[in-house]
Amino acid sequence: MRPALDSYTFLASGKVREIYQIDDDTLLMVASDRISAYDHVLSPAIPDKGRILTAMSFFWFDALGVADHLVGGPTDDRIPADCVGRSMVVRKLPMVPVECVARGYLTGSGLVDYRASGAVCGVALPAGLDESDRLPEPIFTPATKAEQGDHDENISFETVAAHVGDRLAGALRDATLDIYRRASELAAERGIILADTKFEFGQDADGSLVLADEVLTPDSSRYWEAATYMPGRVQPSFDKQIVRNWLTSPESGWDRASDETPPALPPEVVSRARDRYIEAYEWISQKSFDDWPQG
Ligand code: Q0Q
Repeated sequence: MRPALDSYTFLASGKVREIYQIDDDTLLMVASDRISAYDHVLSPAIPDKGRILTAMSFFWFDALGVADHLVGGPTDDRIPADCVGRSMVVRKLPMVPVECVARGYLTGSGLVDYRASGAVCGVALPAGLDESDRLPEPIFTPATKAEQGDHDENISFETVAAHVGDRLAGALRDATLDIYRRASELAAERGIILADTKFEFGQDADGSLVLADEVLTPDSSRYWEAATYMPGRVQPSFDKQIVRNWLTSPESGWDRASDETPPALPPEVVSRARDRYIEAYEWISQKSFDDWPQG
C-alpha cells in the first residue's frame, strides 16, 4: 500500500515542481504537468509532462554515472500512487547555494551580458559573437538562486569563491563543465544540441559533490534540434516553441508585453506540446515513453 502524499511534510514549491520531506534523511521531489513560458505558469497543464521530464532525469542520472542524490527508482514504494513516474526519492543533502550553469552556446542572459561587457560572468569571450553562436569551449556561468518569480542573477567565479571558498568553487566549476561536456556529446550523437544547462549540487558528509535536483531536462536546459541549428538567430526551443508561437500569434490575442495572464492554450497546442516532450525524451534516451511507469 503506497503512502498518501499528505502523509509527507510539504517543504517547497517551484513553478512546476514540489518537494516534500519523507523522513529526516529523505525527500520526495514531485514534478507537476505545469508548463511555464514567458515567466507565466500556463493553463492548462500538459498531460504527462511531469512523467516525461522525470523519465529524462532518471535517464541522465543513469547515463552520467556520477554521484547523485537518487535513493530510489521511479516506482519506489515511498512514492504516493498518483505521483508514480513523476517523482524522485532523493537523499536530503546540504545544498550548495549556487545555480551551476554551463553554456556551450551564446544566448539568453549570457548574450545580454556579452553584448554589454564582452564577457559572461566575467569570462571574456572573443569579439564578434552573435546570437546562438557556439562558444570556443563551454563556460561555467554561475548564478544566484533567485526567489520564485525573480530571475537568477549571473555572478562571477570569484563571487562564488568568495561565498563558498576557492576549493568548492573550483570543484563546482569542474563538475559542471565535465558533466555538461559528456551530456552534450551524447545529445549531439542523437541530434540534439544542449545549448546550456543548470545543475544543482549537494554535498556528502566528506564535502564531496553530489549531483541533485532535476538534470538535463528541457526545464533546466535549452534543447535545440541540431538539424535546424542556424547561428545568428534565436533558435526554436525543441519543447516550448509550439507554445511560445501560439502565445505570440494573433490567434491568442495575448500581448506578451502586458502583465495580463496568458490565455488558456487550445487543446491542439497542448497535444502537440505533449508530443514534443515525448519526442525529446525518446530521441535522447532511445527508449519508448510507453514503457515509463505511471500511477
Ligand atoms: C532541494 N530543491 C529544488 C526544488 C522547489 C525542487 C531543495 N537532495 C536534496 C535536494 C534536491 N534536489 C534539495 N534539498 C535537499 N536535498 C532541491 C530547488 C525547489 C521544488 C522542487 N530545493
